Amino acid sequence: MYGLGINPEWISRRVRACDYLSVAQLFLQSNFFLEKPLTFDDIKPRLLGHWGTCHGINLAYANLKYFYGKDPNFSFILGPGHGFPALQANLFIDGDLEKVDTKATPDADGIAYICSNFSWPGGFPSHASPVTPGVICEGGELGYALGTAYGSALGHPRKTVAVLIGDGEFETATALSSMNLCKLLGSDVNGRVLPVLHLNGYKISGPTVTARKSERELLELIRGFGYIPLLVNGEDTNAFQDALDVASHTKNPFIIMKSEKGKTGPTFVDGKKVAGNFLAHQIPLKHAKTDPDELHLLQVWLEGYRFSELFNKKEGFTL
Ligand SMILES: Cc1ncc(C[n+]2csc(CCOP(=O)(O)OP(=O)(O)O)c2C)c(N)n1
Repeated sequence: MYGLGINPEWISRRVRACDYLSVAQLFLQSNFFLEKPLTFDDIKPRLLGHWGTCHGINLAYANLKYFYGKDPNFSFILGPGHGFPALQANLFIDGDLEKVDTKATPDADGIAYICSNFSWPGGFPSHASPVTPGVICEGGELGYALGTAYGSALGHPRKTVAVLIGDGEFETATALSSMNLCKLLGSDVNGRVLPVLHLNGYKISGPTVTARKSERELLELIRGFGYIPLLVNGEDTNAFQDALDVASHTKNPFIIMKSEKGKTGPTFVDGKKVAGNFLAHQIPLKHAKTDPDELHLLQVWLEGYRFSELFNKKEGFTL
């Protein structure tokens, strides 16, 4: 049933590794393996990128990869391209980035390379862009992911196209009108689209309307467009894999993946709630380069992933 035929523990280890690499790309210019306590010199001078959506992207990516394995007819479209540290972490671990950038080897040198060059002049951009393997639309304007997924499935009957849509993106006119496409493309000459709504509750500076609906209201909305909603807690690997299984033989499935915004990151900073709040959206520890308390929180945050259990310099990734 599952593409790679390996233990689900692989999913949580992979998510931990990708979460670590996401945070490291956002903050670190040196000391990438925490071989000594972090100092201000290890922190980039300008912190620019988005953390809040990364853990959810890593959950969705790992679960889809586990289920679909190397199925050549499967493809993935990412709505929240601002969560680029997460996308890049996944492409890096799988060796996909190395195929277009020979310095991005999935080893210690490659980790140093992607982290120090993330969101850096002349290096990697802060958002997914056409220099990223597999990315053809730069995005930036939210709303087009679902419509792009239908376009990608058009005329390709064997294809399955999964698409991650933020709950903020789901408020846009474009995303909501694209919901109607299941009525126009649901025939044997076209492939299947698997929308995955990332219900993390917040957008840039406030809560999302989608997440403020009652569960019943949201499920009815999805059903009203003609889909079968499948609600899962993103942290529950078995439930997620079961939902993917059901989705694979259901007409017009629609997964709703609940995952707290900024989960696995700092919960409170300077007395303010960050994880599970809009304050997780971009850089949660803005003053990590100058404030000893924030630097300490970053050290604790990174240590929490126990990256040395997932990677070592001799063997590389041991997922
Ligand atoms: C059409 C459009 N409006 C506003 C923005 C600015 N913007 C960038 S990220 C973001 C929040 C996105 O929220 P969501 O889709 O829920 O993603 P996540 O919470 O997972 O980051 C917004 C409003 C945009 N990129 N495009």
